[in-house]
Amino acid sequence: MTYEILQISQNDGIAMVTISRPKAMNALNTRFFEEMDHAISQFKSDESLRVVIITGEGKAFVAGADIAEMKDKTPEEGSKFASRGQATFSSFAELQVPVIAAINGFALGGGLELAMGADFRIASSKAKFGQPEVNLGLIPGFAGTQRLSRLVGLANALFLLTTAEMIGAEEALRIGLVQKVVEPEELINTCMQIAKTISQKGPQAITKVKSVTHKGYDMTFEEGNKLEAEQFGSLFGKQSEGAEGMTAFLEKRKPNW
Ligand code: CO8
Repeated sequence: MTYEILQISQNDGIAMVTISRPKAMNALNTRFFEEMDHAISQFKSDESLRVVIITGEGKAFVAGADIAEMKDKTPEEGSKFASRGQATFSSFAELQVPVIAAINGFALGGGLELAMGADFRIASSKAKFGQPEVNLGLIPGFAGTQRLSRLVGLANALFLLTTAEMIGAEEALRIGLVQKVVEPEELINTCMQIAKTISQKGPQAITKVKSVTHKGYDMTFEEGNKLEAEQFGSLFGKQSEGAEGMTAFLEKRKPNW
């Protein structure tokens, strides 16, 4: 597939996905979802991949769903588009490697929903966050009502969802919406450093710790513990990644994954 909106580069197992439609503040249209779904399917079969970073070009990360494209949808088309976006953003959690949102600017509406689909978020100090759908007589449709409360708590979520207030990066950090705030010129470098750190860990351990944490979040504590114990065990045994990691530690050398 030839990408018109996404720019993708990959080095040393780190894929950088830049959403590039700056004239429309990188607003999410049907084409975006086709391209992102394709990129994710390619990533899923790439054994050399270790981390995906998603960012936006220009002064927005993503300013939401494309209002111009969305405006004339029927109720059925609106629901279908919402389900489609939800599936795309859920596919980030299903990916075998961590996905980092590098939030360079406005992350509004569907843009914040995209960022919340990532495993964690690093923000430029200039980034702005909000769920302004109610300004348009809408509600979030790409899982914003569900993910925001899980990330920042019910009252913080309802405050943002009902006031449509746009908050800055420090406030986003305070409520736990982002994990780090850095100067704009440091954003990509910081994300690359985090990605490099992750890519030096045991690749199977990273895949499993991500999957067990995500799956366990929607399970009871007991079910989650059961899953953890199973997956913990799967990293043991001859030729296993755990055996290599623990042997390397005892032999005071770097593991050879
Ligand atoms: N959709 C389409 N075009 C957009 C969008 C958008 N979300 N955001 C900005 N643009 C366009 C503007 O129309 C403008 O185009 P043009 O130059 O042709 O007039 C261009 O980008 C630049 O924007 P501005 O001139 O407005 O730039 P400013 O710097 O003055 O303002 C803002 C930047 C604050 C980001 C402002 O553009 C803004 O408020 N944008 C809309 C934000 C918004 O409301 N987002 C939520 C959209 S709804 C949504 O995301 C729901 C998701 C779930 C959908 C479920 C499926 C049905």
